Amino acid sequence: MPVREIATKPYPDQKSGTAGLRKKVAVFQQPHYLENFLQAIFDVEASLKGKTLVMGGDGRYHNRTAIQTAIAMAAANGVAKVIVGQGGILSTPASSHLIRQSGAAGGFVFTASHNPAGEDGDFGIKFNIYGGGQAGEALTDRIYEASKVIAKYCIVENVYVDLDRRGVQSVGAMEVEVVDCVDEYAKLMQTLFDFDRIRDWFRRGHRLSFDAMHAVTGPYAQRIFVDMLGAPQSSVMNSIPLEDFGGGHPDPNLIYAKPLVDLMYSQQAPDLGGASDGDGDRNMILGRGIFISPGDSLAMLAAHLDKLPGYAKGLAGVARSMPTCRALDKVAEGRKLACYETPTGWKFFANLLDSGRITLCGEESFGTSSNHVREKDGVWAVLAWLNILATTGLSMQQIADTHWKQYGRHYYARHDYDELANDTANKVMQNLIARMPELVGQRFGDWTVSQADEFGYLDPVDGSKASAQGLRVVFGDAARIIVRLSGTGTKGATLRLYLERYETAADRLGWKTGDALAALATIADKLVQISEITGRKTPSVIT
Ligand code: VG1
Ligand code: CO
Repeated sequence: MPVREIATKPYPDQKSGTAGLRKKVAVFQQPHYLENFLQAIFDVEASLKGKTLVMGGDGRYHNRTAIQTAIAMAAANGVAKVIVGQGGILSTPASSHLIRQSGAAGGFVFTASHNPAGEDGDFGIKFNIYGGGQAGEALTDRIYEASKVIAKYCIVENVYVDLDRRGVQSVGAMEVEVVDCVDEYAKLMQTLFDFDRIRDWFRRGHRLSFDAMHAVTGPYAQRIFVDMLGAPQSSVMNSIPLEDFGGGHPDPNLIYAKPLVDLMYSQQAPDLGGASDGDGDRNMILGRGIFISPGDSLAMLAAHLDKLPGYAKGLAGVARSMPTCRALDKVAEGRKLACYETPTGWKFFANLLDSGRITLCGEESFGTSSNHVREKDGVWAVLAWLNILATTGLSMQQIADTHWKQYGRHYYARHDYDELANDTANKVMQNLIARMPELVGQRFGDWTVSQADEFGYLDPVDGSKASAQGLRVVFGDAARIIVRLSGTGTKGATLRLYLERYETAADRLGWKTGDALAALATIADKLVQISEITGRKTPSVIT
């Protein structure tokens, strides 16, 4: 098949954010837009030549079109083999696993994660490298530089691969293998968790409700929870992946997964509630009448994971992103585990995982995972919780109460201010940066500032540095206020304000989160002056 070289002009905006390149669908539909970005990857990452590449996506609008283009370009750029999920479907963690398992040189995950989809929605691509982790900062910078000077791309024309037919097809000399999207992932889960025990737990009448939010985890949840573990069919809600995710916002939090939340606080509540996002890497966890914040879930998993077969040897260490609450640190302290603090974005965990320094890691944005893959993993988190419930025989409420009694409780919330003008958002950051030097030692309400700085990270494995990773005002162990700009939005700027408060006294462990954080929110108003600078009275979303 003839390879064609097509002349093209660069687009100036192909800089990857927190997790890949994410833009409106209309942006990706511009002539040569996707082709330019993919060619920049092929040009920079020459190691893909002669190797295997994994491809799949979360099934959103434009997924199949993008995959056909990527296959045609892979063939033209000398890739030996493409492994693609049937129907173009692969969750982000399943892609990571397939890359690792097949020894592929990398993978393209077509997703804009939790961002809404459809013709007017968002599209995106994450480029993962050998080992299954997301391309790091240095590599994405090089791809960006290449995209700015691109003049031509290579493609095999008139390629059409039947994505629905499992088995091997060929595009010129390149092999394309269409695989079931769940098979290998489900096998991996069986090596980590005690399926017999969980099956027995269901048999004894315990219940799960999992909301796939019409996104990619539907087939995974159906196969694993229902077919393999024997949960009733009604355990999985919204299990059919739709191109527009049913018009919803596939972000598993208290706002966007409200039907599940309402169920968990009702008379009919099952023992465990879980939800995942567009590409299957996030998770929300609830018990009957109780929401487990992502930071708490991470800390509680750290405390219980060694009871599960895949982790019986214990944890090597743990890590969390900087804005994630410090509940994990308390468990690490108690269990004498190394605990790392990284910038926001899963790519920063990869070196820690690869070098065997950590087993478990997580983020406040409903992301948790272990060293089984190099992405966060929503279904994994639900399975871990199922296994913990089945093994301990406790309820979520009992686990949480016992945990807080032993380690204290971190009340936590994130306030997002969406679609701000870039200048306005930057003004908020600059204003706080300017005030930081005078803050240390100042008293606000019950708390005194112990530290105020801009977070930077020195990777302990390869010595690389990341600067400007968010502003933090720390009040010792008692509280933190953090502000940073999002790197995943597609419209204007999103400002995130994170509030954390720590309490240990027995009579302070049962507060409502909103009440517990009210005083801190008032302090944040004064300190960060978001309302004054942006004119916004309230956040767009509180999670
Ligand atoms: C957000 C979250 C971050 C997460 C990232 C990707 O980034 O805060 O914790 O890793 O999304 O998640 P930001 O820069 O908008 O705050 V996903 O589910 O896109 O892979
Ligand atoms: Co996601």
